[in-house]
Amino acid sequence: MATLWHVLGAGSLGSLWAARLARAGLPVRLILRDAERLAAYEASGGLTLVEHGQPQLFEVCAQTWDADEPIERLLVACKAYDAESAVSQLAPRLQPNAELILLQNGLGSQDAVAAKVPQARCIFASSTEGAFRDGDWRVVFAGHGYTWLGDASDPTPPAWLDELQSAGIPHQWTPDILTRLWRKLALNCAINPLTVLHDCRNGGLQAHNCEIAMLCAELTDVLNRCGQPAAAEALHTEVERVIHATAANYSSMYQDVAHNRRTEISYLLGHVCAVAARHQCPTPYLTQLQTRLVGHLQSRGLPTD
Ligand code: NAD
Ligand code: KPL
Repeated sequence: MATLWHVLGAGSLGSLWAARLARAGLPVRLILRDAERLAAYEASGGLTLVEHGQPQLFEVCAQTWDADEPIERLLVACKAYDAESAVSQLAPRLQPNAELILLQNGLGSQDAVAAKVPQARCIFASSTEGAFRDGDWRVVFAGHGYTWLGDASDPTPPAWLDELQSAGIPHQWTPDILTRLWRKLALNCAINPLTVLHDCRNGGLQAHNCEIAMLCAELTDVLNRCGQPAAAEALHTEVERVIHATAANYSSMYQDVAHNRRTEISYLLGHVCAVAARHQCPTPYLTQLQTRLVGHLQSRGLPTD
């Protein structure tokens, strides 16, 4: 029998993955927070995926964290700040050969999760796909992209990559997943906080070239100092390219703040500042950016971690 895909978190990305896996006929179980959420989900009849404006319902089975079904393969699709505690709750259900796929943006949460479940293989992911919820148990597939997957401690690809293929989930296995995650983290640090502080779309940062240049110089130093030279290569040029290519978009952090949602700041700018301090790499501009962002979040009554 095919291995079950347990999907932790029925948010945007979790629902997008669960719906596509289910559409391919693969066995999927959603793991929801509690009995109340489970009852609400069951009353709704399933997950709805909206693609090209067309909604399609998938009757994916769901359960709570304390179900007794063993877990061999777990897609962790919650926010970075929830990942460690959510996986700890599930640890007793993990089989000795369990594999976890960690979809969290930024860095820091992956190592925290891996430390909680040393018996499991943790595969890190970095995704450029885009999805958002336009209602409970409904997800809109907003941006086609790619998911890179890798395991920094073991280059052997997992056997289930062909299941992603059959589910139409564009992906690539890479031994350089840390380079990918660091590169995306650096892009997010150069772009996202400034869009919040200047209250603008990504393209609005074209009027703030000096700030971007100073941030990129410091980010390049940190990446080189912490052993990620490939992620540092031509960073400024890449940041300018992304700002231009996504000029009409609001960054993910901008959208979180605009919707009064907690941000993943600790796993983005916070992580970079912490690593820089550990390597005694001076980052006055990044540190000042962090202070300004924390002040802004505080003024809106949002968590600063
Ligand atoms: P989301 O907030 O839409 O979904 C997270 C879900 O996890 C929520 O439904 C939440 O209730 C659930 N959850 C949290 N703790 C749980 C627990 N203990 N048990 C069960 N469920 C729990 O978040 P998202 O947008 O899907 O993002 C997930 C991660 O993927 C983030 O790190 C994000 O930065 C990254 N990401 C998202 C996108 C996107 O387009 N949405 C794209 C790339 C990367
Ligand atoms: O990934 C992004 C985000 O908004 O989180 C981009 C578009 C790269 C901006 O940092």
